[in-house]
Amino acid sequence: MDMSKYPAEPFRIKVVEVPNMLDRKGREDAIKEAGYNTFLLNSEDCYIDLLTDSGTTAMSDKQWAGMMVGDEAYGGSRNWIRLQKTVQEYYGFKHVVPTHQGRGAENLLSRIMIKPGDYVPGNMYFTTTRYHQEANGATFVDVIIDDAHDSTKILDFKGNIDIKKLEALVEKVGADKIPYICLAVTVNLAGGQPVSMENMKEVRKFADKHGIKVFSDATRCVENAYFIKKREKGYEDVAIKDILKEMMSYFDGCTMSGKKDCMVNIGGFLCMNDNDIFTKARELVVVFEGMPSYGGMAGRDMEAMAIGITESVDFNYIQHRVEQVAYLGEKLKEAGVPIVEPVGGHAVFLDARRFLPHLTQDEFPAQTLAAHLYIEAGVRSMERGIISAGRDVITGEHHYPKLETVRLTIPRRVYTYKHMDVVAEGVIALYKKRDSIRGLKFVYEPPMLRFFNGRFELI
Ligand code: PLI
Repeated sequence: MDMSKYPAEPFRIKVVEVPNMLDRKGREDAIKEAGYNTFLLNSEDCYIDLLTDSGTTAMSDKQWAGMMVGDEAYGGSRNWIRLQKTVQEYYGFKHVVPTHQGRGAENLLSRIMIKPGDYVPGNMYFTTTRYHQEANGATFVDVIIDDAHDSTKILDFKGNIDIKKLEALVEKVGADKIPYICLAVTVNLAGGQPVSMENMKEVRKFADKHGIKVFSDATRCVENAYFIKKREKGYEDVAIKDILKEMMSYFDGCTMSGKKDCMVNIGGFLCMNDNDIFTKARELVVVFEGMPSYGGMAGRDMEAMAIGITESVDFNYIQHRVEQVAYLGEKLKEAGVPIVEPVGGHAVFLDARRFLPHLTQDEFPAQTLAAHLYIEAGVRSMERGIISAGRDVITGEHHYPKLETVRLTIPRRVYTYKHMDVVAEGVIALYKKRDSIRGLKFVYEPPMLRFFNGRFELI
């Protein structure tokens, strides 16, 4: 493996957290106790925690210093003023409404924009995003390119929207039934796949033609900007900050989970240019989140986010972040482990269908694989397959997503390349004994977002 491709850590470590290392028997007991659901494990029982990159970022010394100058006033906190200005500068939108995290922004946007009977097209679903759309009476329509559902197809921009699918939807239901298009950058469940600038421009043009708005799920927008710099012609010499601003210029607004690309442990926001949508968002935010000058965040959280946004567009940071993920993917690929390709920005996704071909999708291969990886190596991962996809709200049947994956999600600035080696060794060891692995069945299935609290036992 050519290590010179992978940049060294662009930071020094000042504080460490010492994890527990349970033995195999301890891990078997822990996962059984957790109902074979990695969400329900105690963090203390996980040596390497790759459950999510959400809220798990290691903050910088400057962010921690910012935490000490929190202005915790109920109204008009100075940290809010700074955050608002920073978001306006880096994202380019006129208005910003703070929320406690991304789903708070999704709730506000869905309530404001959606009427029962509407359709919201998007480049693949995300769990909380689709939940809020459906809870407000809309039908989510997947308009991502077909190749995004194929774990083996190698494309530079596998998160792109298929404009023909948008055209077909407008033809079928009419533009007045489509309040907005939701364009996620990057696409989490497709494997962290980016969207090209060209595609964003095309979607904007299409939307303008039909009088439809476009909101971005900007959760991992900086990772997307890095892929554009690396892969899209004409952007090689453009700064990440400028790529990000150009991306956002094609949208009417965005929802943001600050817990990812804003580099903080909690927080989010909703942006828009439209004054009426802003007025409605300010009316609703006080009901669900808090005052329009904190929206569920403490003053110190907002200060840390403002600083995190400026750090997130630093080239050295984002290059190391994305390439470290690629390193893990490359190691697994070299050993023949089936993964979603190409490797995306925040995670390596194991292809559970090809990893455990002897299990049917009703035996929950990805959930099973995540549980066994924990037992094998003390590595916590996350199911992103049939359990996450949930049931159809009308028929009550499981959604059967083509992608049945286990996500090894890399927190920002937390782990080293050697940690990635340990993860790879664990996955490879498990792959060698994959034939002996049995599936799971539900013993408790929650009615909504079932992956969070569901419990299972071995078949
Ligand atoms: O977890 P929130 O509420 O701050 O954000 C929700 C959310 C919205 N969009 C996307 C693309 C996400 O990935 C997302 C949250 N993702 C989580 C928690 C994850 O583990 O991927």
